[in-house]
Amino acid sequence: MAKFDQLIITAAICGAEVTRNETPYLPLTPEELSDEAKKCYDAGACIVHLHVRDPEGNPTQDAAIFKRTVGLIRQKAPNLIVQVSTGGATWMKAEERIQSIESAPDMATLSTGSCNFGDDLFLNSKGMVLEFAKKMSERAIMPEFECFEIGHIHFANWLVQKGHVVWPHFHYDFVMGVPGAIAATVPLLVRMREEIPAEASWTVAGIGRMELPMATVALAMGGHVRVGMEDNLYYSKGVLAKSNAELVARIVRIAKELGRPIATPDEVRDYFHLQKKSL
Ligand code: KMH
Ligand code: ZN
Repeated sequence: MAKFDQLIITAAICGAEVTRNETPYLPLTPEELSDEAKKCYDAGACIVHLHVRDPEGNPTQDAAIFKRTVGLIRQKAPNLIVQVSTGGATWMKAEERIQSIESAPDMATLSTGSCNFGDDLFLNSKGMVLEFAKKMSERAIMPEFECFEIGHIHFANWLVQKGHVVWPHFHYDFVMGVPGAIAATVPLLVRMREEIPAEASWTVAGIGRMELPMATVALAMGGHVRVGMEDNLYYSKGVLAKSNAELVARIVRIAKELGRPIATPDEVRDYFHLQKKSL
């Protein structure tokens, strides 16, 4: 297969943990989330990683809210690749978490193992992961493997080897720096990259102040990058990002300096074998 040099930028615009008390710039409603997704698309992102909130601003995996948000994103940024979270929040049960895939997304996250997550436990038992994989496969939704620990990569590889997930291409997200899970360091990133199949692609989501350093290292290593308020609220020390698009735009600038072209959603659709979907 031809080498894919272009940089894939994922914007993780809201997450489940961040609150408006921490930043007034957090998009929460379907209108705000879809406006923010469009801004990130205009800035150079080609995937939006999506969580949604209920009318009180609390995280929810409610299918209707996902459908409304995905529908608005499709109207405002029709080309943007929509990746819904099936991770939700740590306290949610499997049945609640998996509802998001009813919104006809292009992709969905598949967390491939359990770990501590701050003060909480992020539970992804073997049975849950298999069930989520089956439901995604029935709906032709491409999984993105969410790996918070190195062993999560091995379980993702096992899923592929045993045919529990079948897709022509696999994309891994190394989430690094969640308190209680793998740390965000360069040697560990290099190690994680060594564990995925040669033909697969990978992105890194560095948490907190490690977002930018890990993204910059990934750029130089030929990997891909996830940025956004789910992972990091700050543009620089003590300065809140005023929008997710600011964080995307900075990655685009650095990539250009390093000679990495930015991938378009159409290029990524070809690379990932995604069909165009509508709600
Ligand atoms: N909110 C975390 C507990 C995902 O989106 O798939 C899980 C998470 C992963 O954000
Ligand atoms: Zn997420």
